[in-house]
Amino acid sequence: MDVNWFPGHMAKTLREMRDHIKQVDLVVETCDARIPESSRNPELDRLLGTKPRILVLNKADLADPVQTSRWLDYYQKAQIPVLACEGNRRTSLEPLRKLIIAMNQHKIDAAKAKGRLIRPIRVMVVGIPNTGKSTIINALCGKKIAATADRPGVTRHANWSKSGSELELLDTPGVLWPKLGSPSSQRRLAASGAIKDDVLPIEEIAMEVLFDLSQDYPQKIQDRYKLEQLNEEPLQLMEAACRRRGCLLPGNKPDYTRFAVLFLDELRAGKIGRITLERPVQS
Ligand SMILES: Nc1nc2c(ncn2[C@@H]2O[C@H](COP(=O)(O)OP(=O)(O)O)[C@@H](O)[C@H]2O)c(=O)[nH]1
Ligand SMILES: [Mg+2]
Repeated sequence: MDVNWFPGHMAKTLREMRDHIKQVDLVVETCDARIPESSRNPELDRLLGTKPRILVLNKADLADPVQTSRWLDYYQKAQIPVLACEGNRRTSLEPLRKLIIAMNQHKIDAAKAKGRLIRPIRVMVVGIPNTGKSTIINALCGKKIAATADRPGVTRHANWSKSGSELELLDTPGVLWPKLGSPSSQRRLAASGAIKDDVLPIEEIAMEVLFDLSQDYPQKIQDRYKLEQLNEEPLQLMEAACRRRGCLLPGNKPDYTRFAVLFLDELRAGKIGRITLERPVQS
């Protein structure tokens, strides 16, 4: 894949985040629970330094619950405060609100002890595009303040929102990094919807991801695409699924582009079932 996923506005966002970091008490980093590692921006470590951080495995409703609990263990062992959430379900964010407050309790107590007014805790929400930053902020604030959409690049500017009297949340545009990980990690990122489709070879992504899923979740793929057996060869597997779905060109040729669009839509909407595309490496 040879695409430009680091447009100029992302570099600008990184610079703006560097300015905001001094004003915030804590950072919430969102990633996609279906691809926790591939959806974390390694540049953030350098940018955020020692600022307290909570990692949110969002879209947990779309991920395989067995793998989500393994990922939670993995990050807990690495001493990273972590939670699994569903950004669009408010009650699932209550543990996040509580953890944000708990991690700042010492500041609240210090203000109380000095008889000072307790100011809201300032939280910057960061993460790659389409991981649910704006959705989480809206749910925590109980109203639709930040624009959301199932495509990257919707939040263009950093915006502050208030959640009760306790929290102030800063929404930021999603940022990728110039050198994404391995080719398979890039495909998983693309499949999750973090990169605009119009710059991607979607047929190749669909083929590889369909193949990976046929290995990890064979029954789900057989059921969804009504396949009696799963071909061991990625292109033949996709062709079979393509034909079952009636994605055909004149002359009965498979229409891979149409199938890729359909497959990626279904995957992103969770229609294939709850799946996780990467496993934590056991230590
Ligand atoms: N299924 C599911 N969809 C979610 C969740 N959180 C966000 N979304 C959807 O993911 C898409 C991207 O969300 P958005 O908040 O715009 O992401 P942002 O780019 O990180 O701000 C939207 O269509 C949301 O409705 C979640 O926990 N589960
Ligand atoms: Mg957004």
